[in-house]
Amino acid sequence: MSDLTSPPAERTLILVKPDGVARGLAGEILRRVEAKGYSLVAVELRTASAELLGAHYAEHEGKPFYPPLVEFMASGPVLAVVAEGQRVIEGFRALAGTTDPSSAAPGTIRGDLGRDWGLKVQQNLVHGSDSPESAAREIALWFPAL
Ligand code: IDP
Repeated sequence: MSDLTSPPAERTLILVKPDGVARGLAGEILRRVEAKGYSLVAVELRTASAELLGAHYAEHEGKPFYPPLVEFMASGPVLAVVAEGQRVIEGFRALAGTTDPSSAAPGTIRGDLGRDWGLKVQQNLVHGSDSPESAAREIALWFPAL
């Protein structure tokens, strides 16, 4: 019967970006995470340093949207969250919707709540780790004590 046992729960890093915090959507976003059945392991409101954001977005360094992305992410507080649950990495990406809020599906955070501001960087409300390796790296960056 071993094929019926659940895989171990995963953890992911979620960020409610400065646009989400400024628009008062942090509670609504956390509500959706909890309503899906994921547990909150850590939650912290903080304004990220350029150093932390540079490490977090290292894979995008050199891309045209990288400088405005780091500037935007440092422009105000973000809500950093570690959430836990079965397949939470994939599950939160599904809750968030695709990167561009204008084409994100209705029912998703970005599709329901995201706006297209016509800016150099997509102000798309949330970040979610995209793989177990990214999740481990990002959780260690944002919550080194975990
Ligand atoms: P994701 O957040 O949906 O995983 P990534 O490709 O990892 O998307 O990009 C990180 C962030 O960089 C996006 O959430 C968005 O804010 C911004 N971004 C990505 N691609 C573009 C682009 O082509 N133009 C403007 N901003 C972008």
